Amino acid sequence: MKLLHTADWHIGRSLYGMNRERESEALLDEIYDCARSERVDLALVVGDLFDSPTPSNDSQRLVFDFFCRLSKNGIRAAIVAGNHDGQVFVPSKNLFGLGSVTVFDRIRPQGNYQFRFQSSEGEAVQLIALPYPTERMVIELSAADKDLKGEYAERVSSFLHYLDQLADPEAINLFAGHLMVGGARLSNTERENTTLELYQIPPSNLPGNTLYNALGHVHRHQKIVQAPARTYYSGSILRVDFSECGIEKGFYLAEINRRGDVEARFIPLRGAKPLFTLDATADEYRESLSPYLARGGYVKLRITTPGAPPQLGPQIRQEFPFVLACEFTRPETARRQGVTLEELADTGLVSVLARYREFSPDAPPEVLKALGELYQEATDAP
Ligand SMILES: [Mn+2]
Repeated sequence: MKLLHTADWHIGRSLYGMNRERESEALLDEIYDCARSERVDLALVVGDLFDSPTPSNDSQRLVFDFFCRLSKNGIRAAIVAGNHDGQVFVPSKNLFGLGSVTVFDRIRPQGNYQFRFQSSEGEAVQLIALPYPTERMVIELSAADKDLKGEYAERVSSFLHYLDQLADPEAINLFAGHLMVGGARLSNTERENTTLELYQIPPSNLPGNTLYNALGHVHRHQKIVQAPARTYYSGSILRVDFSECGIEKGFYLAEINRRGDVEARFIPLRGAKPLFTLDATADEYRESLSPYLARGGYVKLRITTPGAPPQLGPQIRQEFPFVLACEFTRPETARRQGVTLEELADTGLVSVLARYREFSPDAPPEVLKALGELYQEATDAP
């Protein structure tokens, strides 16, 4: 069978006020084209399709049109709700079902977490899906199921174990979950309170009776190696923020057979706008920006200047509309920010304290004492 695995579309997200719907539309077109030309058996979207639980009409149109096009072409799809989606798919679930789209909108006691179908090759396939388990839903679930005990991660792990038992030995079993898995490398654009250690599910607790675990939530695409079955985060489809400069965006295309062979390929999205963070001075920002005129991306400009003229930011942004943000730093601050821990370690405690006093002349003695202790702890100095 052929599986297309994507997640974290975040439709409706803007970047420094820049609306990214046109970019998103181009990305969904690329995904749709691939689903059609590769004749996939299932297009799986593992959560955070929308950025907001109350998406705009334009955002809804983009997402709903995508699934309409798949349905019209007889391409099967499944949606698993993420933490950003909130309850947005609860009312539309039955409507989606009129097409060829199965929605897993939320977890609930006695909920349905399975979807079975036959691939074009005639293989039996079963998808087991876990929408983002919010703390409130997990408590609700625990009230109905006495086996779910302990902290959040333990309860979700027990539930994952239950889901793994639903695997059908006669079928190709797939798992899809919107989850924070421990050890995954973040891109720092995930909602912070959902990536805390408290919410991290140990990768070894993911389903193991499956052949492919499709994850959503973490925005950096990656393979989770410590999991008991082949496991991937497909990552977000666009670069959500400048912290994702240089991270490749795309989705996975996997071929899976009954013998257990899994061949997964990462397909880069050409329409994902590149993001750049550039350093320049107030006099030569034009020279710094001109090579980026034709690159079709967005730029955050960091300008080092002793005093920023109040109009400089708006002026640059008007001249170069692809510059979304200008940050101004004084040369002294730029130098100060440039100090690394290794450099500090070489300078010795006395000069570290001197530098700190220069930065904060009125520092009380307790702060200096604490800084000294911290320095010793960090550098192992005697
Ligand atoms: Mn998420």
